[in-house]
Amino acid sequence: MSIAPEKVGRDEPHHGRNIAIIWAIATAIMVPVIIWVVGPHIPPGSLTDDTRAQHAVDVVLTALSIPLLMLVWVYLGYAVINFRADPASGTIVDGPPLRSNTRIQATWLIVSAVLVVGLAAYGTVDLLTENGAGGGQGSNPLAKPSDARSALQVQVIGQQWLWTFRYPGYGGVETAQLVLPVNREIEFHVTSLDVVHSFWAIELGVKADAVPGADNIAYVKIFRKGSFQVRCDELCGLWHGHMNTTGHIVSGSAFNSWIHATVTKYAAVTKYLPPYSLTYYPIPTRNAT
Ligand SMILES: [Cu+2]
Repeated sequence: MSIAPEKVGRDEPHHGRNIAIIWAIATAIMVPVIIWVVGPHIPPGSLTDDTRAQHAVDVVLTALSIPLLMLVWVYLGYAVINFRADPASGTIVDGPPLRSNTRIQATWLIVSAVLVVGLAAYGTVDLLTENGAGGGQGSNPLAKPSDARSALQVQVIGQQWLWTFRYPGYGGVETAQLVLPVNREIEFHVTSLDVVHSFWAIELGVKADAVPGADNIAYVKIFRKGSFQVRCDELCGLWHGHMNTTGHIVSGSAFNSWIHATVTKYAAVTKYLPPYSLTYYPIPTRNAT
């Protein structure tokens, strides 16, 4: 269908109504599709409480973006089909100039304000509840999980170019293997011995900077047994790309056997380690004097 150019504009108010109707139908179809069909496949999955919370935020933000995306697509498609120059007349004529539209401007301002303020409230509530508990931002998390008192403490130590892990509840034993029990709150204490690294346990949804002199706390609870990747996510020198390992999630009893075997295996060297501490300051071996 083509419309004579001189009719486009304020003489054709039904265009706005048509666009609104098509937009409403497209949005009503696509929002449920995003939430219930696409949503379950949006990363990062449901392995831990952290990834579930991140997944929920991803679905909410994606669903909220759909009305705006539909408005752009519907308007584009509608304009391409309806607002063409009339090929019969052989000339292109502009429609009347649009100065402003108070109703559209007011609607736009109100919708934007409600979206921004609503998302700010949503994010703030998330930060102050269990979902925001200890994301690795420092030593005093804004919120703690309800079972933080019984959490298994695991210290993550970054150094060029290796991750090691100390278990303070088991004599501060240090190992290059990361083994965690399923269904138990884990309290990571992330620090570094040299430069800035970043502890990224990908499938756990945990990422915390490893900074010398800092103790960054990150909580996570894992719901299934399996394995996960650990990488350094902060360029930290020549072999940064090799600073990765695989972590293992095992049953509570398997964890107990492993940790006790590890304590026994490393007993001879554990006594030479510095005492367990939240941070470590290596002594310089030489200076510039
Ligand atoms: Cu690193």
